[in-house]
Amino acid sequence: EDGYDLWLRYRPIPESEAAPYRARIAQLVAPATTPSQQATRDELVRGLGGLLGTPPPLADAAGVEGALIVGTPASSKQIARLGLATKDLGREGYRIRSVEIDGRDATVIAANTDAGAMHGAFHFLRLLQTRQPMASLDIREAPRTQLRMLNHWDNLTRHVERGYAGESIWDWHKLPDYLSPRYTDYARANASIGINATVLNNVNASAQQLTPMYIEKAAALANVFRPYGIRVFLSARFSAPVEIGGLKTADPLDPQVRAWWKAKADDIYKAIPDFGGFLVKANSEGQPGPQDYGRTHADGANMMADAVKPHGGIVIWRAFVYSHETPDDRAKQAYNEFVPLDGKFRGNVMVQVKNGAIDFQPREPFHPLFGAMPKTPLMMEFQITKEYLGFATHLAYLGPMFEETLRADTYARGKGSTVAKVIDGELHRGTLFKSGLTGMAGVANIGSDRNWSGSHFDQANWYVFGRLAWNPELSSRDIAEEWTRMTFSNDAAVVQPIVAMMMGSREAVVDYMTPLGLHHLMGRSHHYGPGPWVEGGPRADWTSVYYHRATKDGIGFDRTTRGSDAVSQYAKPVAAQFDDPAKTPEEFLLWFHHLPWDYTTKSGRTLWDELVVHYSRGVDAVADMRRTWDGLSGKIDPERHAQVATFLSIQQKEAQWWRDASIAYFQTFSQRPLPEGYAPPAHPLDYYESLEFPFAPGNG
Ligand code: BDP
Repeated sequence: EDGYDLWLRYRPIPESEAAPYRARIAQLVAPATTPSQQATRDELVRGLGGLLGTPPPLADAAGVEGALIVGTPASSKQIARLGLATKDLGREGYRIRSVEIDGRDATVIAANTDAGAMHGAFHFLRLLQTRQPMASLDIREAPRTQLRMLNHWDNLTRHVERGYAGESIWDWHKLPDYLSPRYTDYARANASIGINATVLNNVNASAQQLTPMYIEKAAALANVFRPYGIRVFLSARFSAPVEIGGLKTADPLDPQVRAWWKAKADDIYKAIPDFGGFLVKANSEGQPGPQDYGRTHADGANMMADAVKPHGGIVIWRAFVYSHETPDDRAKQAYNEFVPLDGKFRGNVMVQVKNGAIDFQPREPFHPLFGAMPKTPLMMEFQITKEYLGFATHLAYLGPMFEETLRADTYARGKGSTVAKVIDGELHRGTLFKSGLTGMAGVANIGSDRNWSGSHFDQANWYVFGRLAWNPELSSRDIAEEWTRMTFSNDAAVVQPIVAMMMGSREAVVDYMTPLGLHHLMGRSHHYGPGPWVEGGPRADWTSVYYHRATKDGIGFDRTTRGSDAVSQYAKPVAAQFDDPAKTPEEFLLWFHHLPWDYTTKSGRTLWDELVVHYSRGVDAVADMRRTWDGLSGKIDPERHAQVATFLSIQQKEAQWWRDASIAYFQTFSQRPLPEGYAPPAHPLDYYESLEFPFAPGNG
């Protein structure tokens, strides 16, 4: 096994457990009059065939004991008669139910649309894959967000920015003629977890993507994805009218520019009738944008929104911005720029906000924009690829990280105003925020590697993203278990240790990289390995010293009312908590506070000692993961077991490197000994500082 099959392996259910499933799936009724229905039927045949040994016989209508019927009231009279496809299931929901038809037991997967039926079919297969009972099913599911989207940071050169899984899966050179089977498998995998949208290209976009040649290539991909209910979006470069349109300006208020985008949208919709719209990174990290012409983000977004509006398209405008001048505190910038624009965006604009205010760190407090723009649909942006969490070789299951942000309480409308409720629209539905658009985006970790994500466990991050986008209130532990059962084994002796390992893995990374609220200490620009000493260069906020502010007196970024006052961007109860070191959750301590080295932490230890303890604990946790994994040898197929084992050994080496380099560096400020029993770094500081990695992957 090389991991290509992802969580859709469909390996046979052991004979001893198969009988009840065979009895309930004695016949398959799955009409196939549309490409989407055909894809659903194919998946059921493939999946049930794999799981049960042979696929059930196909029939036009349920006629035996134990039939499985999938479809919509339009595709099946029997489903229409049962009346299960109710309005509340919406466009993508489904019902799975044990029923009686003509006095015989049957199972029905009913939906209003083909897409809903497909989601239901994948759910049904998951029940078998995870060995759930089949006898009296009554499942009702509808997605809590409308857009569940991957953002590929893929360039037309096939280089993937922050990609650690090989090249881009989009083989632009061979498109539109050659359609790799991988594109279909990509669509299957996404559909299986409810992902229904994909942005094909990098937010640092090339204008070429919008030329006729590349629109045609994108259209070919859209054709592959359509039966799976997945719509294509493109990242648009704001200056495209100048670069490929021959105009002198890209000023969003210029009539020629507006006409250019309208014509461009018309062309795209001719090729891709269900095109989703544009994702835009503007006036950030050197990207062009409306501010180049003295206009606002709203001016820019609205101009493009007007262009796609007649076709039902939307514009997703990113709030990850920073200005030319280094601000006193970069964490404050997006809020400062976007809150005044609340209510100024067109109804078909969404603002996409990263989970935290800096940049996809191993841990960040939730972004203060959540809850602060009640008139604007905010789309969550998580990073699935592990730019700041050790790339593909470090095992870090991101479920707990996503969950932590989604469950954080913004207090925007009193207690219980979680980020999840901002994202799914519940918090402001029917009041201020009118368009009803909701969504969640994840920066993809997918590439040309056989195992798709660069490592077997990184597949879990793709998986958990999709599941949480469907329902932001699911538990990351339950999802880890589901994934483990489908990906590795249903044996409790495998499931339990793997889930435990996954659940602790992200915290281990936080501990050995950036404990107690430290952040942005990775190697310059490639972000590989520790670089707490990074200083100088073009922008202060691209250095580590800007963020940790270590001196002989202490460490941490003072974002309190006495410091940069970033805390005041949060609702009052949250701000009050973060303003006081004694009330700040310790995991965010140095995010919000600059504290003396001998500050007493909750454990009773000094801050310095506590840091060392966390760094060391992180390394120990990786050693534990290795032991756990070694103990699973023989219970997991050898190819995957061996690769994970090797990656864990890399992780342990690098966790040690992180710990030692960080301690060696910070000790020059703390000037304190290590607590008793903690080993000193293996090398002097200058050794760590001298390491160079010019060709670290994913850079640029
Ligand atoms: C940062 C990445 C950079 C991205 C940027 C973004 O380092 O490569 O272009 O985010 O989100 O995390 O636009």
